[in-house]
Amino acid sequence: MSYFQTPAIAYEGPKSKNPFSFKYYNPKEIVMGKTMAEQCRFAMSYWHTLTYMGNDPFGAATMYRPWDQTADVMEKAFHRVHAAFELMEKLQIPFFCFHDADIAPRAATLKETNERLDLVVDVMEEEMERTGIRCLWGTTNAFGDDRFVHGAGTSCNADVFAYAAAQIKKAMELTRQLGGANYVFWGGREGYETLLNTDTAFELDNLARLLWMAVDYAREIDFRGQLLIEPKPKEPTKHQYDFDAAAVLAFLRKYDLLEHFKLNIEANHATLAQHTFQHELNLCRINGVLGSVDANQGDPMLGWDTDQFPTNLYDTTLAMYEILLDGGFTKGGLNFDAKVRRGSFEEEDLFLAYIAGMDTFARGLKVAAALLTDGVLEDFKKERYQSYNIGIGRQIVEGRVGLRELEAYALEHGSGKNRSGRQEMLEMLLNQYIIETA
Ligand code: XUL
Ligand code: CO
Repeated sequence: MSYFQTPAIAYEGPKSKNPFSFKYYNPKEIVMGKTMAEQCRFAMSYWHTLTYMGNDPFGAATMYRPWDQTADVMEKAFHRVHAAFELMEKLQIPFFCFHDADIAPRAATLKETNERLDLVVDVMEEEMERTGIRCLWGTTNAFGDDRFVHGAGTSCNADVFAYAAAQIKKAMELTRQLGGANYVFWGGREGYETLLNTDTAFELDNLARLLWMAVDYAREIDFRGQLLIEPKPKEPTKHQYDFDAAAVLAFLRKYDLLEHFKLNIEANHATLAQHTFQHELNLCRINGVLGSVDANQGDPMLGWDTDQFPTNLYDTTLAMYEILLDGGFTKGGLNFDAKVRRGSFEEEDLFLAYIAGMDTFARGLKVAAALLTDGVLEDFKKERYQSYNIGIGRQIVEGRVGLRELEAYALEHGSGKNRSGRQEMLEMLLNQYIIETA
């Protein structure tokens, strides 16, 4: 059975006028020593692609998917698996990401829910075997159900903490069974609505306790993937503890978890925290925790998580720039945590959206590689800090002077001469590379 009329998508090059083709994503093309497919490691998000129906707070579903046309919830789950793999095959997407709740409907009890998950995961394994498509990461949804009203690991209710732990255990087992390269923790309800009723110190200690349990269990079941935390500043809670990369790093350091976790950086979460996507990736890179990426974009006019498919070349270029500077992905990848707009309700729109996202990142990769190869920004930066290679600068870096020596130096030399930061020139060069890179 086929769920999509759209045929398989191929690379046709930048001159093609066929919207159902890749203009820039040429999976076999070598960029900086690896194929584009290896550099990008694109992944489909199961939730936005298979289960999102276009509902918003003001209106009902607009997307009536062919795989949803059955009342039997398990039958629907199996249809979704087959539809997912057909879509990924046709779009040449080599990975997928999933929450437990995306793949199998919750049942009345945890036991039954877990049995349902096992049934669906078996079918996913068969499809993975058939297609060679792999799992980038799995996670649990410990935020959607009403039991998580006050949080999961940070809930004031110890029974809910236990329930969340049980969900994590199962989701880690499933991710391991599917050979997932990563396991993600996004603390959907780990935050607060008001400090009037919240013991933040206790909640954060508990969150750390839960993550330590996960580290121990990963070791116990020999899960070799990366454990990732995905920062987000707000929504659904007013304040999420994992606000941004800096907050997560501070948390990991405080609880001695730094060697066990890396970060999954999402573009729209970065901008909600008033940072650029590049800023968050940069902070991860310089701290050695750049794990994986949720590739999407927000709307600069809107203050919520719109999860749009990424089409902004500046953002994808500068994101790939940081990723390449970090040496490229090892276990991470680019997961399209993105959904089509409510008005883009036809099946074809899913294809067009993924093509747009993949092409925008492929182009960003090429431009970033050209910028790096030509040393455009790195040479400029090197030159900018060259006063630290000689004389007093060198002595500062080597730790050979203190305040007393520097005072003596300043009394004698003053503060020297500053040079322009050349921001506009660099922005112009970036434009030129985006337009001209072959
Ligand atoms: C929510 C979000 C999640 C995580 C996984 O904003 O990004 O989908 O990526 O739970
Ligand atoms: Co995400």
